[in-house]
Amino acid sequence: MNALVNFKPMFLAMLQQGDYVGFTFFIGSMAMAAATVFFFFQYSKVESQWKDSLLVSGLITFIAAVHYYYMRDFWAESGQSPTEFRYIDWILTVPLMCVEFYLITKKAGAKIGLLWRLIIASLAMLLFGFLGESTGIYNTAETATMSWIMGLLSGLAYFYILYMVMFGEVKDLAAQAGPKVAKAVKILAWFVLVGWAIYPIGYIAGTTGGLFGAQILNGLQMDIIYNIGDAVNKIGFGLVIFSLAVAKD
Ligand SMILES: *C/C=C(C)/C=C/C=C(C)/C=C/C1=C(C)CCCC1(C)C
Repeated sequence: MNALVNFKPMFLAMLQQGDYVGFTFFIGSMAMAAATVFFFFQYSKVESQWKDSLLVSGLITFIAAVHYYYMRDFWAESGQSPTEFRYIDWILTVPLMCVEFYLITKKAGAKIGLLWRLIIASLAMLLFGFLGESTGIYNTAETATMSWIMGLLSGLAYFYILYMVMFGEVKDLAAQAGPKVAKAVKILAWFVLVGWAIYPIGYIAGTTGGLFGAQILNGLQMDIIYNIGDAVNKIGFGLVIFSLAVAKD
């Protein structure tokens, strides 16, 4: 009897009561999985010109769902921030978001070179961010300078992507592709401006001396922000693509 009471299901991470960070990991993993099912099911229903875009939307949430599944367990078992898992997820999903910009503007003449520039910028952004976060995560005054330099380099790559989608080539191509695509790219550019901004803000707030000399967020609060942000950014991004695919001319 006692054995039954103490039974801990194998392969099942235990969420402790009142663990709000844990809640967001569990919700995140479920939301990403549900969104994946949705995008894949819609695939057969949209016109062929949007199929690749919808497939990529589903791949983004699928990759995130798998990572969230791991991160959820990692968190529940260790109570630690799964920073490495996050960056592994981002290094796959963020370039795929750049692929989305290319796919929906391809008809208007987007070149493969544009795709590569966006992908390289996104990889640089994440690589510098990872270097900064892995040196700054056990925050001390000494590592803070390194965090700042890496954060700055990462930020430059971020601004390049933002510039391209909001004012640059991607925006121009979208305008040529017609009002539907122009509208979608405009919304997606706002995702990059506002939705993506939470990551550098979290990074700054988590660095010693970050915001006005104070480290105002700890790792746990950053996890909550990232978990909510990821859901909005990945599922929301996919839904914009989905709306574009089903929009009437
Ligand atoms: C689904 C995941 C997404 C959309 C992740 C996006 C991540 C970023 C835009 C991260 C940006 C960063 C900076 C601009 C500077 C500081 C370091 C990072 C990596 C947090």
